[in-house]
Amino acid sequence: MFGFFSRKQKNNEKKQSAIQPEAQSDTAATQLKSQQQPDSTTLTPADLSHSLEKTKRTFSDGLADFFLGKKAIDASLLDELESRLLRADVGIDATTTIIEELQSNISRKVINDTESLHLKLAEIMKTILQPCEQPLSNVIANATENTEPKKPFVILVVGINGAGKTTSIGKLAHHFLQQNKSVMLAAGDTFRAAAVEQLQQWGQRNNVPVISQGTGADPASVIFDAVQSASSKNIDIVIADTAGRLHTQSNLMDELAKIKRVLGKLDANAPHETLIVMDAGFGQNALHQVKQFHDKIGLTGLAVTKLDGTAKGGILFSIAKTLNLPVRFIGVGEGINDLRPFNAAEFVDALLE
Ligand SMILES: Nc1nc2c(ncn2[C@@H]2O[C@H](COP(=O)(O)OP(=O)(O)OP(=O)(O)O)[C@@H](O)[C@H]2O)c(=O)[nH]1
Ligand SMILES: [Mg+2]
Repeated sequence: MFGFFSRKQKNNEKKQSAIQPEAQSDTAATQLKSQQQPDSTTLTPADLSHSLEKTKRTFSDGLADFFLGKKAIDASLLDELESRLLRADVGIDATTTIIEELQSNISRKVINDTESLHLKLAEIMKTILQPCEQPLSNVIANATENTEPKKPFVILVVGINGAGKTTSIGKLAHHFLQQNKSVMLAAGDTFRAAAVEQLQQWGQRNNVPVISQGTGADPASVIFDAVQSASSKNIDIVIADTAGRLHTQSNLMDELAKIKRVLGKLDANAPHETLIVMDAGFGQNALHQVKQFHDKIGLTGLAVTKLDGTAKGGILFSIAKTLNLPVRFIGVGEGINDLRPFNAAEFVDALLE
């Protein structure tokens, strides 16, 4: 329990550097099904546990003796656990639920030793997170089942500057390719030439087409073009990048609303997923931003990134308690494989192992 794995050297980075030199044009898209089979490794539970090490440390420092059975199960122990949970950004609501449930189980003698406490803690934490586990793959399967003519499933990716949008799109493309889906990317961040180049690199790395126009082009027009092109080429999934923005920048928020409106002309259900990418390290501040985005443009899912670089991984519990939104994916590194569909049980087990 609460033990740490010695650092394992992942081989992801080596694979990442194998960027293919030739640019991919959208004319090659018709051959995508056969081309899109990039090599990859699957992250194991141990890899996840290792990625969450900073958050795990926040939980475990000072509690190790207890979990080794050297401490009594008493109020001071629960106080200690409570402060650890708060420090890891689990948030007041979820922390209160956890501590109250533990207390009640201790009084009823359901918890009478460290093992039963550990099991109950895991159970309570999983119950809190469970409602957030609504995999995007299920949504895609439902949306694309028996629809004629076939239309691409469109994912609009939004969020504040630097949250990890473009990187997550690169990882998402890889994720969907592994599920034998064909993918097209849309360079809707037209603010900076570098943003388009960054997405193009991910396109090359995944060997998928990237639709772009010049810097300063209308993002709605770029994304519209991409969806049209994807429709004509029978592509399964379009993932659209957008420039980072704050919810307070009303002109930029209007721009997102416009993108959604324009896409609706091609397919009343598009975008099928409006995915906000949120940096876990921003903690409670990020929650506020997500709420504002949701109020202004309507979100359908979250990708929580940079869980590998923060001690605030408990933010997932705050999300579960305060936002009524599915957590589709978690980002646990910069490599192409470092994005995982969110699984509540796996996440809690990785934190508590
Ligand atoms: N450690 C870690 N780094 C990440 C993760 N996701 C993204 N990053 C890094 O975060 C930085 C910003 O990522 P971008 O994908 O450029 O973020 P963005 O939201 O597209 O940024 P803007 O387009 O400028 O708004 C990059 O250095 C990424 O490699 C993650 O899960 N873990
Ligand atoms: Mg970006």
